[in-house]
Amino acid sequence: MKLKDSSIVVTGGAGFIGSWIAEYLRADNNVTVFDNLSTGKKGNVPNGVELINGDIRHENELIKAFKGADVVFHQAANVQIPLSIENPSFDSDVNMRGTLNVLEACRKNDVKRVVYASSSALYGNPEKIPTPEDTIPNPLSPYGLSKLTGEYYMKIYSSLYGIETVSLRYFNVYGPRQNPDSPYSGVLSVFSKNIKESRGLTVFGDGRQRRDFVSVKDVVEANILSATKDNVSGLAFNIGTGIALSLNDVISTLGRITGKNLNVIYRERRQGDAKKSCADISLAKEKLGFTPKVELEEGLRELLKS
Ligand code: UD2
Repeated sequence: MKLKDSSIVVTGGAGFIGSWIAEYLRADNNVTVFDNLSTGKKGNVPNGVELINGDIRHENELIKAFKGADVVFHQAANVQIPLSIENPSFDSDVNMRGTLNVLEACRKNDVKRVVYASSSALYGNPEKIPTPEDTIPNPLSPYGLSKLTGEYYMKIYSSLYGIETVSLRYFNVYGPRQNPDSPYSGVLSVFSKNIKESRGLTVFGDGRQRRDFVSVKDVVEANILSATKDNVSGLAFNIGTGIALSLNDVISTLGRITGKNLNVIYRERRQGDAKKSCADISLAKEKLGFTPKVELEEGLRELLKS
C-alpha cells in the first residue's frame, strides 16, 4: 500500500506528534484532523487540512469522520501520567474507551489500517535495557495500563476483523510544538523554553539518568512506514534511537550549541523516576525498515530555532 491519494484521518492531529504526521502527508493525500482541541491547538493544524472538532469519547462523531478513510493515525490521548493517577477514570475514558471507539468506527467504515500511538510507559522499570518488545509489560500508572490495553485492542481487531493495526511504543519524543507548560512536559521542551527565555535549567536528580530521545521527525517516519509495510499487522514496535543519553550529556550539548554557560540547578530526584530507559529497535529495523536519522545535536538545534 502506498500513501498517495489516500484518505487519511489523524486523531489528535492538532497536537504535537499528530500535527507533524498531518503536515508530512498533506501534499499527496486527503488529510483530516480529528481533535477536540483540549490540549491541541488550531494553529498546529497545517494549511489545507480539514479540522473536525470532535472527541474520541463519542463513537458517533468518529463514525462520521472516518467515512471513506483508508488509514487512521490514532494519536489522540491523555498523555499526562500524573493526571492518569489523579483521575484514572478520565484516563480510561479517553485512552481505553476512546481507542475502542476508534477501532469500532474503523470497523464500521472498512478502514484498512490503523497506526496507534503507544508508549514505553507500559514497560514500567524493565530489567533489560535496551528493552525489546517481548519484555513482560509492567505498567506503573493507569496511563501505562491504558496504553497497553489500547495495544491489545489493536491486536484483537486485527485478528477478529482483519483491520491492519500497528502499535508504536514511543520513547522520549521531542521536537517543535511539544507543549513545555506543565511540570511533567518532556524535559527537552522545558529546557528549550527556559534557554529561549534566558532562564536556568532544573535537573531532578544528579543528571545521570539516561533517556532515549527520539526526534518527532523520526517518529513521523515510523508512522508512515507502519502505514505502508506489509506483514506487520497486529504487531507493536519500539520507536526510539537505541541510544540513551544522560541529561548531563544533553545539557553540555545545549551549552555547546548556544555558546552559553547554562545555569543548572540540581534538585531532589523525582519519585519513581527511572535511572535509564532505552529502546531496542531491532524489530522496527527488521520489519518496518525504521532507521532513526536525526542526531540529538541536530534535533536540539531545530528545537531551539522553533
Ligand atoms: C517519559 C514520557 C512519559 C512516559 C515515560 C515512561 C515524555 C515527555 N514522557 O517520561 O510519557 O512514556 O517516559 O517511562 O516523553 N527532568 C528534569 N528537569 C525537568 C523535567 C524533567 O530533570 O525540567 C527529568 C525527569 O525527572 C526525568 C527526565 O528528565 O528524569 C526525563 O523526563 P521527562 O518528563 O521528559 O520524561 P520521562 O522519561 O520521565
